[in-house]
Amino acid sequence: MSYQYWDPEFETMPRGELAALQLQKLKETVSYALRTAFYKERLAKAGITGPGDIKSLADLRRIPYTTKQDLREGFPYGFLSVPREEVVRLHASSGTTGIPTTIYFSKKDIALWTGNVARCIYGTGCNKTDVFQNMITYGLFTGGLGFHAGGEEVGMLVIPSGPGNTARQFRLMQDFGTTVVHATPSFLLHVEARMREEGVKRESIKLRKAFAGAEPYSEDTRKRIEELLRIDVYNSYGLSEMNGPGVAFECQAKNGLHLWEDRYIGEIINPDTLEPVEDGEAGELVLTCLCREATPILRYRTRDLSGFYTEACPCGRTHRRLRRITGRTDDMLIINGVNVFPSQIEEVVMAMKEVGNNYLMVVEKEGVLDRLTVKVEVGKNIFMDDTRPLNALREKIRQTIQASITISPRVELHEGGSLPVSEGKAKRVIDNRPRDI
Ligand code: DLL
Repeated sequence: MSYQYWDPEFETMPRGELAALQLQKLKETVSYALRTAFYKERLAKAGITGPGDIKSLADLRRIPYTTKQDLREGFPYGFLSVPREEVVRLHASSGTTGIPTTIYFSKKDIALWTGNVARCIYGTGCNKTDVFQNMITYGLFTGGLGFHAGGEEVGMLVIPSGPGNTARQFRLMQDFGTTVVHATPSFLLHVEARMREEGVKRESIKLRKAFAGAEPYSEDTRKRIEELLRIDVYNSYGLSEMNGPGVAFECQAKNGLHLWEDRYIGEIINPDTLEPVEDGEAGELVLTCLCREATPILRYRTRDLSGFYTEACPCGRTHRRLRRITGRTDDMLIINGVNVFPSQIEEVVMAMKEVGNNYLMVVEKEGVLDRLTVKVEVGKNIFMDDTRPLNALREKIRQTIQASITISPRVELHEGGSLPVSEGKAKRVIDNRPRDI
């Protein structure tokens, strides 16, 4: 396979040069950060009062971590490090508590971010002959505008469809010959199911690739989307605090996500001890943004669980690859004392051919115990026959989940298309247990 690079000089830069570049950019970022009261105080405690105090990349570890809570406490302008007049855009993510974290961009920041996304898109083999339908939310969420700008930068024809209204999505695909789409993996599964229901013929659309991200999904989910839609699916990772999409992306080798190390520094830490893990081990990803002047963020605890592959990628890029993100440290459910990640359930159900494209987990209190119910969609016709195959399937799903997480769930089978679908990130867990106050 021949691989194409958007920024060949940077994407294939020898690791020694990459480290020198990181050090130079880290110093720059520290000098921006020192303009904010927050970092001035934090860094002074660590003995860093100017960029000259960063002498090598090892000095990164002297810098304290930044958390989402810190960003919230700085709302709205606490992390702004350039005059307000230099800011041309903001993006915000609300999260669960309602207090948003806000990221500001200067013109230079937008240009660098756009370049990052263009690099990701081009690296999957796209070019200006492609028609790109961006089926993700526009607005304060970074997915819409981030991919929109990246697609235009590559020279593709970008259709800003946003999510929702599948009938209209199919019309756009047919009318304009869409070759590439971008969506959350859960929305792609929904699109595929609607395609079958609405009788849209695969031959009537020219789709060949999809970028899927913004939420965790398993390798089986990727395979399922690829097989059902007959396309290539590329995993796309990013977060608002690090600009949004364009932080790490799969190349055509489709085996891990290259973290753009000329633009970000990635570390993997043990979330309990906060110490770095051994090379290649799993843990929490910590990121430092090297490509933004208006909101510098140093050593951000993403809460995302991943790890670096240690071997080189056949594509020739020198930037290390992250493993598929399996979930977040704060995603973990404790059910009757057992730690369960939603991704473990997804791995089991999406690997089963009999299961449809959607599922949901509900956790409740039953007396003193927790009770997990897993609701999965199955085909429509299965409900017409006698109940024996249904019972057998339910039991098979229950046993397979139990073998994976040790807990025996209640399993409910639902008709295809009947479980709730979100246009943005999928809500896979409903936890109805009363909270201890
Ligand atoms: O989701 C940015 C984005 C937009 C990424 C479009 C990819 C595509 P936030 O709303 O701030 O930003 O959410 C970031 O989503 O910390 C992860 O927990 C999760 N996430 C994002 N991409 C992936 C992925 C955008 N590929 C949070 N796999 C992150 C697993 C992902 N989780």
